[in-house]
Amino acid sequence: MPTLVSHPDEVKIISRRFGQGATDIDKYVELDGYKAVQTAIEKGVDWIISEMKASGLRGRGGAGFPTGLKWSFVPKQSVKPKYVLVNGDESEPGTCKDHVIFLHDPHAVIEGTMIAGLAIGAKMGFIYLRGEYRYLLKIMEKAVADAYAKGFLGKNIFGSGIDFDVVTQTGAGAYEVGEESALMESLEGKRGVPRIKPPFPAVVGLYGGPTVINNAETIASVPHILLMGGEAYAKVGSERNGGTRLFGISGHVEKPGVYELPMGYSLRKAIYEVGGGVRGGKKLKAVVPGGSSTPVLKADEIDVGLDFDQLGKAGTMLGSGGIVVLDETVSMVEFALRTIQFYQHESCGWCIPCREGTDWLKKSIGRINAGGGEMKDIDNIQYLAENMMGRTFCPLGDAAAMPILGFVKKFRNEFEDYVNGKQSLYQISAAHEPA
Ligand code: L3W
Repeated sequence: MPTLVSHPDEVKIISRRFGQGATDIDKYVELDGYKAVQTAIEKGVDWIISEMKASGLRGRGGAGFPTGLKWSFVPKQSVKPKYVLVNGDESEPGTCKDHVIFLHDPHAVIEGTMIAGLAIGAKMGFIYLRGEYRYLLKIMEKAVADAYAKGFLGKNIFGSGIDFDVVTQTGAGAYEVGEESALMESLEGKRGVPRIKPPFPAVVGLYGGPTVINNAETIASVPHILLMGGEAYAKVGSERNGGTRLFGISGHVEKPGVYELPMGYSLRKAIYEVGGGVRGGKKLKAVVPGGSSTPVLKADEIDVGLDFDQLGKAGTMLGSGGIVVLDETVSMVEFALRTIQFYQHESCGWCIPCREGTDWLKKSIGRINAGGGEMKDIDNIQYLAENMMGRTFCPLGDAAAMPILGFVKKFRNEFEDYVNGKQSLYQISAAHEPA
Protein backbone atom coordinates (compact mmCIF):
# COMPACT_ATOMS: atom_id res chain seq x y z
CA MET A 1 0.00 0.00 0.00
CA PRO A 2 1.51 3.41 -0.96
CA THR A 3 2.53 5.59 1.96
CA LEU A 4 -0.06 8.18 2.92
CA VAL A 5 1.17 11.75 2.72
CA SER A 6 0.01 14.58 4.92
CA HIS A 7 0.34 18.35 5.29
CA PRO A 8 -1.05 20.73 7.95
CA ASP A 9 -2.93 22.78 5.32
CA GLU A 10 -5.02 19.77 4.36
CA VAL A 11 -8.71 19.81 5.25
CA LYS A 12 -9.57 16.15 5.57
CA ILE A 13 -13.15 15.56 4.56
CA ILE A 14 -13.03 12.97 1.81
CA SER A 15 -9.71 11.58 3.08
CA ARG A 16 -10.87 11.53 6.72
CA ARG A 17 -10.98 7.74 6.83
CA PHE A 18 -7.82 7.08 4.81
CA GLY A 19 -5.42 4.92 6.77
CA GLN A 20 -8.07 4.13 9.41
CA GLY A 21 -8.86 0.61 8.22
CA ALA A 22 -12.19 1.69 6.70
CA THR A 23 -12.02 -1.01 4.03
CA ASP A 24 -13.43 -3.13 6.87
CA ILE A 25 -17.17 -2.51 6.93
CA ASP A 26 -17.41 -2.50 10.75
CA LYS A 27 -14.68 0.12 10.96
CA TYR A 28 -16.43 2.16 8.27
CA VAL A 29 -19.67 2.04 10.28
CA GLU A 30 -17.77 3.02 13.45
CA LEU A 31 -16.46 6.08 11.55
CA ASP A 32 -20.03 7.29 10.74
CA GLY A 33 -20.31 5.08 7.68
CA TYR A 34 -23.77 4.38 6.20
CA LYS A 35 -25.23 7.12 8.45
CA ALA A 36 -25.65 9.62 5.62
CA VAL A 37 -27.66 7.18 3.51
CA GLN A 38 -30.00 6.49 6.44
CA THR A 39 -30.51 10.23 6.99
CA ALA A 40 -31.12 10.62 3.27
CA ILE A 41 -33.83 7.94 3.40
CA GLU A 42 -35.46 9.69 6.38
CA LYS A 43 -35.33 13.21 4.93
CA GLY A 44 -36.18 12.40 1.31
CA VAL A 45 -35.27 13.38 -2.22
CA ASP A 46 -35.88 17.14 -2.03
CA TRP A 47 -33.62 17.41 1.01
CA ILE A 48 -30.82 15.46 -0.70
CA ILE A 49 -30.96 17.62 -3.83
CA SER A 50 -31.12 20.86 -1.84
CA GLU A 51 -28.10 19.86 0.29
CA MET A 52 -26.19 18.91 -2.82
CA LYS A 53 -27.00 22.21 -4.51
CA ALA A 54 -26.08 24.14 -1.32
CA SER A 55 -22.73 22.31 -1.15
CA GLY A 56 -21.56 23.83 -4.43
CA LEU A 57 -20.03 20.45 -5.31
CA ARG A 58 -18.87 20.42 -8.92
CA GLY A 59 -17.89 17.31 -10.84
CA ARG A 60 -14.40 16.13 -9.97
CA GLY A 61 -13.83 14.29 -13.28
CA GLY A 62 -12.70 17.39 -15.11
CA ALA A 63 -15.60 19.44 -16.38
CA GLY A 64 -16.78 20.82 -13.02
CA PHE A 65 -20.49 20.54 -13.76
CA PRO A 66 -22.63 21.24 -10.63
CA THR A 67 -23.59 17.86 -9.18
CA GLY A 68 -26.93 18.84 -7.60
CA LEU A 69 -28.01 20.41 -10.88
CA LYS A 70 -27.02 17.31 -12.84
CA TRP A 71 -29.10 15.11 -10.54
CA SER A 72 -32.07 17.45 -10.87
CA PHE A 73 -32.06 16.97 -14.67
CA VAL A 74 -33.12 13.33 -14.33
CA PRO A 75 -36.83 13.04 -15.11
CA LYS A 76 -38.95 12.01 -12.15
CA GLN A 77 -41.05 9.62 -14.24
CA SER A 78 -39.37 7.21 -16.60
CA VAL A 79 -40.61 4.14 -18.45
CA LYS A 80 -37.07 2.79 -18.55
CA PRO A 81 -35.09 2.02 -15.38
CA LYS A 82 -32.79 4.75 -14.09
CA TYR A 83 -29.16 4.12 -13.16
CA VAL A 84 -26.24 5.59 -11.26
CA LEU A 85 -22.87 5.11 -12.90
CA VAL A 86 -19.63 5.81 -11.07
CA ASN A 87 -16.80 6.79 -13.38
CA GLY A 88 -13.64 5.30 -11.92
CA ASP A 89 -11.90 5.09 -15.29
CA GLU A 90 -9.17 7.32 -13.96
CA SER A 91 -6.70 7.47 -16.86
CA GLU A 92 -5.67 11.08 -17.33
CA PRO A 93 -1.87 11.31 -17.04
CA GLY A 94 -1.03 13.05 -13.76
CA THR A 95 -4.30 12.00 -12.12
CA CYS A 96 -4.25 9.50 -9.30
CA LYS A 97 -6.90 10.59 -6.80
CA ASP A 98 -9.78 8.13 -7.37
CA HIS A 99 -7.24 5.39 -6.86
CA VAL A 100 -6.69 6.37 -3.18
CA ILE A 101 -10.44 6.45 -2.55
CA PHE A 102 -10.94 2.91 -3.86
CA LEU A 103 -7.89 1.83 -1.89
CA HIS A 104 -8.79 3.38 1.47
CA ASP A 105 -12.52 4.12 1.54
CA PRO A 106 -14.45 1.86 -0.87
CA HIS A 107 -17.65 2.02 1.19
CA ALA A 108 -17.82 5.81 0.70
CA VAL A 109 -18.16 5.11 -3.03
CA ILE A 110 -20.93 2.58 -2.38
CA GLU A 111 -22.75 4.87 0.06
CA GLY A 112 -22.48 7.82 -2.33
CA THR A 113 -23.87 5.65 -5.13
CA MET A 114 -26.83 4.68 -2.95
CA ILE A 115 -27.57 8.33 -2.09
CA ALA A 116 -27.38 9.35 -5.75
CA GLY A 117 -29.77 6.46 -6.48
CA LEU A 118 -32.22 7.68 -3.86
CA ALA A 119 -32.02 11.21 -5.25
CA ILE A 120 -32.92 10.20 -8.81
CA GLY A 121 -35.09 7.15 -8.09
CA ALA A 122 -32.64 4.53 -9.40
CA LYS A 123 -32.53 1.02 -8.04
CA MET A 124 -29.17 0.09 -9.46
CA GLY A 125 -25.67 1.50 -9.49
CA PHE A 126 -22.57 0.51 -11.45
CA ILE A 127 -19.05 1.19 -10.27
CA TYR A 128 -16.71 1.15 -13.28
CA LEU A 129 -12.95 1.01 -12.71
CA ARG A 130 -10.25 1.40 -15.33
CA GLY A 131 -8.83 -1.88 -16.59
CA GLU A 132 -5.48 -1.26 -14.92
CA TYR A 133 -7.25 -1.00 -11.53
CA ARG A 134 -8.01 -4.72 -11.31
CA TYR A 135 -6.23 -4.88 -7.95
CA LEU A 136 -8.60 -2.20 -6.66
CA LEU A 137 -11.56 -4.06 -8.09
CA LYS A 138 -10.87 -6.78 -5.52
CA ILE A 139 -11.22 -4.21 -2.74
CA MET A 140 -14.42 -2.83 -4.25
CA GLU A 141 -15.88 -6.30 -4.81
CA LYS A 142 -15.24 -7.25 -1.19
CA ALA A 143 -16.80 -3.99 0.03
CA VAL A 144 -19.91 -4.62 -2.11
CA ALA A 145 -20.16 -8.23 -0.86
CA ASP A 146 -19.79 -7.06 2.76
CA ALA A 147 -22.51 -4.43 2.28
CA TYR A 148 -24.85 -7.13 0.91
CA ALA A 149 -23.97 -9.46 3.80
CA LYS A 150 -24.92 -6.75 6.30
CA GLY A 151 -28.20 -6.11 4.45
CA PHE A 152 -27.13 -2.55 3.51
CA LEU A 153 -27.52 -3.36 -0.19
CA GLY A 154 -30.22 -5.44 -1.84
CA LYS A 155 -33.87 -5.60 -0.88
CA ASN A 156 -35.50 -3.07 1.44
CA ILE A 157 -32.38 -1.06 2.35
CA PHE A 158 -32.46 0.10 5.96
CA GLY A 159 -36.13 -0.88 6.21
CA SER A 160 -37.07 1.80 3.68
CA GLY A 161 -38.98 -0.44 1.30
CA ILE A 162 -36.45 0.64 -1.37
CA ASP A 163 -34.25 -1.90 -3.16
CA PHE A 164 -30.76 -0.97 -4.32
CA ASP A 165 -28.14 -3.08 -6.06
CA VAL A 166 -24.54 -2.32 -6.92
CA VAL A 167 -22.47 -4.00 -9.62
CA THR A 168 -18.73 -3.52 -10.22
CA GLN A 169 -17.04 -3.65 -13.62
CA THR A 170 -13.62 -2.92 -15.11
CA GLY A 171 -12.67 -1.57 -18.49
CA ALA A 172 -10.02 -3.02 -20.77
CA GLY A 173 -7.45 -0.24 -20.64
CA ALA A 174 -8.81 2.49 -22.91
CA TYR A 175 -8.57 6.16 -21.83
CA GLU A 176 -11.48 6.97 -24.12
CA VAL A 177 -14.01 5.14 -21.96
CA GLY A 178 -13.48 7.76 -19.25
CA GLU A 179 -15.72 9.88 -21.48
CA GLU A 180 -19.18 9.30 -20.13
CA SER A 181 -20.97 8.11 -23.25
CA ALA A 182 -18.09 5.81 -24.28
CA LEU A 183 -18.20 4.45 -20.74
CA MET A 184 -21.85 3.52 -21.19
CA GLU A 185 -21.08 1.85 -24.51
CA SER A 186 -18.31 -0.15 -22.85
CA LEU A 187 -20.54 -1.13 -19.94
CA GLU A 188 -23.17 -2.31 -22.40
CA GLY A 189 -20.53 -4.62 -23.88
CA LYS A 190 -19.87 -2.62 -27.03
CA ARG A 191 -16.79 -0.92 -28.45
CA GLY A 192 -15.99 2.09 -26.24
CA VAL A 193 -16.67 4.97 -28.59
CA PRO A 194 -18.61 8.13 -27.73
CA ARG A 195 -22.25 8.84 -28.45
CA ILE A 196 -23.49 12.11 -29.85
CA LYS A 197 -24.74 14.52 -27.15
CA PRO A 198 -27.48 15.66 -26.62
CA PRO A 199 -29.33 13.70 -25.46
CA PHE A 200 -27.33 13.83 -22.25
CA PRO A 201 -27.08 10.70 -20.10
CA ALA A 202 -29.32 12.32 -17.49
CA VAL A 203 -32.16 11.81 -19.99
CA VAL A 204 -31.01 8.94 -22.24
CA GLY A 205 -28.15 7.00 -20.71
CA LEU A 206 -27.25 3.44 -19.89
CA TYR A 207 -29.51 0.94 -21.75
CA GLY A 208 -31.50 4.01 -22.82
CA GLY A 209 -32.54 4.84 -19.26
CA PRO A 210 -31.93 8.15 -17.46
CA THR A 211 -28.48 7.89 -15.89
CA VAL A 212 -26.46 9.97 -13.50
CA ILE A 213 -22.76 9.56 -14.24
CA ASN A 214 -20.38 11.04 -11.73
CA ASN A 215 -16.69 10.72 -11.14
CA ALA A 216 -15.70 8.48 -8.20
CA GLU A 217 -14.42 11.42 -6.12
CA THR A 218 -17.67 13.30 -6.69
CA ILE A 219 -19.69 10.31 -5.51
CA ALA A 220 -17.44 9.62 -2.51
CA SER A 221 -17.87 13.26 -1.42
CA VAL A 222 -21.64 12.90 -1.17
CA PRO A 223 -21.96 11.07 2.20
CA HIS A 224 -19.55 13.58 3.78
CA ILE A 225 -21.60 16.49 2.45
CA LEU A 226 -24.81 15.10 3.92
CA LEU A 227 -23.08 14.43 7.25
CA MET A 228 -21.64 17.94 7.60
CA GLY A 229 -24.38 19.82 5.71
CA GLY A 230 -24.21 21.36 2.26
CA GLU A 231 -23.63 24.91 3.47
CA ALA A 232 -20.80 23.96 5.80
CA TYR A 233 -19.15 22.05 2.94
CA ALA A 234 -19.50 25.02 0.59
CA LYS A 235 -17.83 27.32 3.13
CA VAL A 236 -14.67 25.24 3.11
CA GLY A 237 -14.04 26.10 -0.54
CA SER A 238 -14.02 29.28 -2.59
CA GLU A 239 -16.81 31.19 -4.31
CA ARG A 240 -18.92 28.92 -6.59
CA ASN A 241 -16.45 26.10 -5.84
CA GLY A 242 -17.61 24.24 -2.77
CA GLY A 243 -15.51 22.04 -0.53
CA THR A 244 -12.19 20.36 -0.99
CA ARG A 245 -10.67 18.14 -3.57
CA LEU A 246 -7.95 15.57 -3.79
CA PHE A 247 -4.97 16.99 -5.64
CA GLY A 248 -2.34 14.68 -7.03
CA ILE A 249 0.94 16.60 -6.87
CA SER A 250 3.53 14.87 -9.02
CA GLY A 251 6.57 15.49 -11.16
CA HIS A 252 9.59 17.39 -9.92
CA VAL A 253 8.58 18.07 -6.31
CA GLU A 254 10.16 16.88 -3.10
CA LYS A 255 6.98 15.43 -1.64
CA PRO A 256 4.71 14.03 -4.34
CA GLY A 257 1.40 12.59 -3.26
CA VAL A 258 -2.37 13.01 -3.08
CA TYR A 259 -3.40 15.84 -0.75
CA GLU A 260 -6.87 17.08 0.16
CA LEU A 261 -6.92 20.87 -0.08
CA PRO A 262 -9.73 23.42 -0.02
CA MET A 263 -10.94 24.58 -3.42
CA GLY A 264 -9.24 27.88 -4.23
CA TYR A 265 -5.97 26.96 -2.44
CA SER A 266 -2.94 28.71 -3.88
CA LEU A 267 -1.12 26.80 -6.63
CA ARG A 268 2.15 28.35 -5.48
CA LYS A 269 1.64 26.99 -1.96
CA ALA A 270 0.58 23.62 -3.34
CA ILE A 271 3.95 23.37 -5.08
CA TYR A 272 6.29 25.04 -2.60
CA GLU A 273 4.68 24.18 0.74
CA VAL A 274 2.48 21.11 0.35
CA GLY A 275 4.63 19.52 -2.36
CA GLY A 276 7.82 20.53 -0.57
CA GLY A 277 9.16 22.67 -3.41
CA VAL A 278 10.98 21.82 -6.61
CA ARG A 279 13.12 18.71 -6.45
CA GLY A 280 16.77 19.22 -5.58
CA GLY A 281 16.34 23.01 -5.23
CA LYS A 282 16.06 23.40 -9.00
CA LYS A 283 14.12 26.21 -10.68
CA LEU A 284 10.47 25.79 -11.61
CA LYS A 285 9.87 25.90 -15.34
CA ALA A 286 6.18 25.15 -15.78
CA VAL A 287 3.15 23.46 -14.26
CA VAL A 288 0.37 21.41 -15.79
CA PRO A 289 -2.36 22.27 -13.27
CA GLY A 290 -5.13 19.70 -13.73
CA GLY A 291 -4.06 16.61 -15.65
CA SER A 292 -2.43 16.30 -19.07
CA SER A 293 -5.29 17.89 -21.00
CA THR A 294 -5.06 21.22 -19.18
CA PRO A 295 -2.91 23.98 -20.72
CA VAL A 296 0.46 24.58 -19.12
CA LEU A 297 1.23 27.53 -16.84
CA LYS A 298 4.66 29.18 -16.82
CA ALA A 299 6.61 29.60 -13.59
CA ASP A 300 5.43 33.21 -13.24
CA GLU A 301 1.75 32.24 -13.58
CA ILE A 302 1.35 30.19 -10.42
CA ASP A 303 -0.19 32.88 -8.20
CA VAL A 304 -3.65 31.54 -8.85
CA GLY A 305 -6.26 29.73 -6.79
CA LEU A 306 -6.95 26.07 -7.54
CA ASP A 307 -10.58 26.16 -8.54
CA PHE A 308 -12.58 25.87 -11.75
CA ASP A 309 -13.15 29.61 -12.14
CA GLN A 310 -9.76 31.02 -11.16
CA LEU A 311 -7.85 28.57 -13.35
CA GLY A 312 -10.36 29.17 -16.13
CA LYS A 313 -9.61 32.91 -15.95
CA ALA A 314 -5.90 32.07 -16.06
CA GLY A 315 -6.50 30.38 -19.43
CA THR A 316 -6.31 26.82 -18.21
CA MET A 317 -8.45 24.33 -16.24
CA LEU A 318 -8.68 22.64 -12.86
CA GLY A 319 -9.50 19.43 -14.73
CA SER A 320 -9.02 16.29 -12.70
CA GLY A 321 -6.73 17.88 -10.10
CA GLY A 322 -3.45 16.35 -11.28
CA ILE A 323 -0.77 18.99 -10.73
CA VAL A 324 2.36 18.06 -12.71
CA VAL A 325 5.41 20.13 -11.78
CA LEU A 326 8.17 20.55 -14.35
CA ASP A 327 11.60 21.82 -13.41
CA GLU A 328 14.19 23.64 -15.52
CA THR A 329 15.61 20.41 -16.96
CA VAL A 330 12.47 19.66 -18.95
CA SER A 331 12.44 20.21 -22.68
CA MET A 332 8.98 21.52 -23.51
CA VAL A 333 9.21 20.17 -27.05
CA GLU A 334 9.86 16.73 -25.69
CA PHE A 335 7.13 17.12 -23.08
CA ALA A 336 4.69 18.19 -25.81
CA LEU A 337 5.69 15.11 -27.81
CA ARG A 338 5.13 12.86 -24.79
CA THR A 339 1.70 14.39 -24.30
CA ILE A 340 0.56 14.02 -27.90
CA GLN A 341 1.93 10.48 -28.12
CA PHE A 342 -0.50 9.60 -25.35
CA TYR A 343 -3.53 11.18 -27.01
CA GLN A 344 -2.69 9.81 -30.45
CA HIS A 345 -2.41 6.35 -28.96
CA GLU A 346 -5.66 6.71 -27.01
CA SER A 347 -7.80 8.34 -29.72
CA CYS A 348 -10.58 5.87 -30.40
CA GLY A 349 -10.46 6.74 -34.10
CA TRP A 350 -14.20 7.27 -34.31
CA CYS A 351 -14.03 10.80 -35.69
CA ILE A 352 -11.58 12.18 -38.22
CA PRO A 353 -10.42 15.46 -36.62
CA CYS A 354 -9.25 13.55 -33.55
CA ARG A 355 -7.88 10.46 -35.29
CA GLU A 356 -5.99 12.39 -38.00
CA GLY A 357 -5.33 15.50 -35.95
CA THR A 358 -3.56 13.70 -33.13
CA ASP A 359 -1.50 11.74 -35.67
CA TRP A 360 -0.43 14.87 -37.59
CA LEU A 361 0.40 16.64 -34.36
CA LYS A 362 2.49 13.71 -33.20
CA LYS A 363 4.36 13.57 -36.51
CA SER A 364 4.96 17.34 -36.65
CA ILE A 365 6.16 17.63 -33.06
CA GLY A 366 8.17 14.44 -33.47
CA ARG A 367 9.91 15.92 -36.52
CA ILE A 368 10.85 19.06 -34.60
CA ASN A 369 12.01 17.03 -31.64
CA ALA A 370 14.17 14.86 -33.90
CA GLY A 371 15.86 17.95 -35.34
CA GLY A 372 14.22 17.78 -38.77
CA GLY A 373 11.51 20.39 -38.27
CA GLU A 374 10.87 23.60 -40.18
CA MET A 375 9.45 26.92 -38.96
CA LYS A 376 6.22 26.28 -40.86
CA ASP A 377 5.73 23.12 -38.78
CA ILE A 378 5.26 25.28 -35.69
CA ASP A 379 2.50 27.31 -37.36
CA ASN A 380 0.96 24.12 -38.71
CA ILE A 381 0.85 22.62 -35.24
CA GLN A 382 -1.01 25.66 -33.97
CA TYR A 383 -3.36 25.68 -36.98
CA LEU A 384 -4.11 21.97 -36.58
CA ALA A 385 -4.73 22.18 -32.86
CA GLU A 386 -6.98 25.22 -33.25
CA ASN A 387 -9.00 23.40 -35.90
CA MET A 388 -9.48 20.28 -33.80
CA MET A 389 -11.00 22.26 -30.96
CA GLY A 390 -14.76 21.86 -30.74
CA ARG A 391 -14.88 19.68 -33.86
CA THR A 392 -14.80 16.20 -32.37
CA PHE A 393 -17.55 13.95 -31.00
CA CYS A 394 -16.11 13.97 -27.50
CA PRO A 395 -13.65 16.05 -25.45
CA LEU A 396 -10.64 13.83 -26.31
CA GLY A 397 -9.94 16.02 -29.35
CA ASP A 398 -9.99 19.15 -27.20
CA ALA A 399 -8.01 17.40 -24.50
CA ALA A 400 -5.25 16.68 -27.04
CA ALA A 401 -5.32 20.06 -28.75
CA MET A 402 -5.53 22.35 -25.71
CA PRO A 403 -2.23 21.42 -24.06
CA ILE A 404 -0.40 21.44 -27.40
CA LEU A 405 -1.63 24.96 -28.08
CA GLY A 406 -0.42 25.95 -24.63
CA PHE A 407 3.08 24.52 -25.23
CA VAL A 408 3.45 26.15 -28.63
CA LYS A 409 2.11 29.54 -27.55
CA LYS A 410 3.98 29.78 -24.25
CA PHE A 411 7.23 28.08 -25.25
CA ARG A 412 7.42 28.96 -28.94
CA ASN A 413 11.02 30.04 -28.50
CA GLU A 414 11.94 26.46 -27.58
CA PHE A 415 10.25 25.04 -30.65
CA GLU A 416 12.12 27.64 -32.76
CA ASP A 417 15.41 26.79 -31.09
CA TYR A 418 14.87 23.14 -32.02
CA VAL A 419 14.22 24.12 -35.63
CA ASN A 420 17.37 26.23 -35.55
CA GLY A 421 19.42 23.26 -34.38
CA LYS A 422 19.85 24.48 -30.81
CA GLN A 423 18.34 21.48 -29.02
CA SER A 424 21.41 21.26 -26.84
CA LEU A 425 20.14 24.33 -24.96
CA TYR A 426 17.53 22.06 -23.44
CA GLN A 427 18.58 19.10 -21.45
CA ILE A 428 16.65 16.09 -22.64
CA SER A 429 14.77 14.75 -19.63
CA ALA A 430 13.92 11.22 -20.71
CA ALA A 431 14.24 8.87 -23.59
CA HIS A 432 11.18 8.59 -25.79
CA GLU A 433 9.86 6.36 -28.49
CA PRO A 434 10.48 7.52 -32.03
CA ALA A 435 7.58 9.50 -33.47
C1 L3W B 1 -27.75 17.34 -18.69
C2 L3W B 1 -27.28 19.32 -19.87
N1 L3W B 1 -26.46 17.08 -18.40
C3 L3W B 1 -23.72 19.02 -19.44
C4 L3W B 1 -23.42 16.93 -18.08
C5 L3W B 1 -22.71 15.99 -19.02
C6 L3W B 1 -21.49 15.60 -18.17
C7 L3W B 1 -21.18 16.86 -17.39
C8 L3W B 1 -20.08 17.70 -17.95
O1 L3W B 1 -15.74 16.00 -20.18
C9 L3W B 1 -13.84 17.14 -19.26
C10 L3W B 1 -13.18 17.18 -20.60
C11 L3W B 1 -11.79 16.63 -20.32
N2 L3W B 1 -28.17 18.41 -19.40
C12 L3W B 1 -25.90 19.09 -19.62
C13 L3W B 1 -25.55 17.94 -18.88
N3 L3W B 1 -24.21 17.95 -18.80
N4 L3W B 1 -24.75 19.73 -19.96
O2 L3W B 1 -22.40 17.60 -17.35
O3 L3W B 1 -20.19 17.75 -19.33
P1 L3W B 1 -19.05 18.27 -20.31
O4 L3W B 1 -19.51 17.98 -21.68
O5 L3W B 1 -18.73 19.68 -19.96
O6 L3W B 1 -17.73 17.43 -19.96
P2 L3W B 1 -17.33 15.88 -20.07
O7 L3W B 1 -17.84 15.28 -21.34
O8 L3W B 1 -17.70 15.14 -18.83
C14 L3W B 1 -14.87 16.07 -19.10
C15 L3W B 1 -11.60 17.13 -18.91
O9 L3W B 1 -12.83 16.92 -18.31
N5 L3W B 1 -10.58 16.42 -18.19
C16 L3W B 1 -10.70 15.07 -18.03
C17 L3W B 1 -9.84 14.34 -17.37
C18 L3W B 1 -9.86 12.89 -17.28
C19 L3W B 1 -10.33 12.23 -16.24
C20 L3W B 1 -9.94 10.87 -15.82
O10 L3W B 1 -8.96 10.34 -16.19
N6 L3W B 1 -10.75 10.35 -14.98
O11 L3W B 1 -11.21 12.82 -15.49
C21 L3W B 1 -9.53 17.15 -17.68
O12 L3W B 1 -9.37 18.31 -17.83
O13 L3W B 1 -10.81 17.12 -21.14
O14 L3W B 1 -13.11 18.53 -21.03
O15 L3W B 1 -21.84 14.60 -17.27
O16 L3W B 1 -23.52 14.91 -19.32
N7 L3W B 1 -27.70 20.38 -20.56
